[in-house]
Amino acid sequence: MNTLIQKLHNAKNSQELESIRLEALGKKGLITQKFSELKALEGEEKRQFAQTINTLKQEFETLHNAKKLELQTQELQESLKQEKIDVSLFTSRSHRSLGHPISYTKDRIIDYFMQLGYELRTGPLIEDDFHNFSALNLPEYHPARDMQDTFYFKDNMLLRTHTSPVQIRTMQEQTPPIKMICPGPTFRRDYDLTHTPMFHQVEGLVVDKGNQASFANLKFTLEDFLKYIFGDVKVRFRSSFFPFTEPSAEADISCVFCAGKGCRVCSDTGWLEVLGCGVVDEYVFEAVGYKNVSGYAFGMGIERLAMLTCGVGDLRSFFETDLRVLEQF
Ligand code: 2NM
Repeated sequence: MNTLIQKLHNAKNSQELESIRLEALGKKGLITQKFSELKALEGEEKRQFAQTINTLKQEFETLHNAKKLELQTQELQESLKQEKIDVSLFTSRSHRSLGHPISYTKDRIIDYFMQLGYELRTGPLIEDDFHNFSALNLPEYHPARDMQDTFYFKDNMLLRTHTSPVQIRTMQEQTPPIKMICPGPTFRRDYDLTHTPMFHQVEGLVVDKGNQASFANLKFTLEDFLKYIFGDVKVRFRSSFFPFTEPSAEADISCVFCAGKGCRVCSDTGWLEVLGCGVVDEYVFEAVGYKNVSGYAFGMGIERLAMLTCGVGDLRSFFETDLRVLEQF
């Protein structure tokens, strides 16, 4: 019996403990056997012996239960330690990235303008002639409307060639002041090293009553925006032409690859063209029924900005869904 008690004390796990319990109280266990010896005894002797083994049994059980609780607690702690999940651990390195460069760049652009209080608007990809062309001062025989440049469906429906129709729709729905940006896919029949049939634009529009919205506001905003996107670059505005703005301009930044010294990317000019902008033409306001307002607008290609900020040389690598390429960002 003393060896059993000793064994109980030394038990290292629940399994060992259970086999000790069977050694004592199982069918052929030590204590069980003592109970069967009772049959051979009688009277006072029987009574005393019964009392002795009952005490023994109780003593064993008390000790056993205490040991059982101790071992179970210990084993629970052990398994909790081993099965612990550290939710702050990083996932495997090969699946970490900033996301697709197009969505990353788009989100950066959106972040900037939303902080300035611009409203985010989206619209249909399949547009009608009015919203995509006529309202933007691109009349019936304008070359941009050519079948060679635009994807047409029947009934003069088409895949939008820019995001400007979203701005036309917003002006039709709201009254000034308006401050909005519209990111999204656009479509043109073009496919070569620098063009894909689907690409992404972000356009912005500010409209205010009277002559509040000026070219000076536009210039300041875009200069600050370009420094936010590209860091420490020089910005210049060149006079340009768009049917929907007058005056119009294009903004260049000093080349991010050669710091303006001249290289292959900037064709030795030291400058990179990054966006178009201008003061919204009165014709556009007429088309949406606005009177006595002023406004400015701008537009940029997300792919182009992404290529310049992420150092991507070939536009097509954006659309090949090759994880080896995407994992590099
Ligand atoms: C550009 C450049 C200049 C533009 C104008 C308008 C609207 F609808 F207000 F007339 N939306 N977007 C605009 C102006 C777009 O992209 C290069």
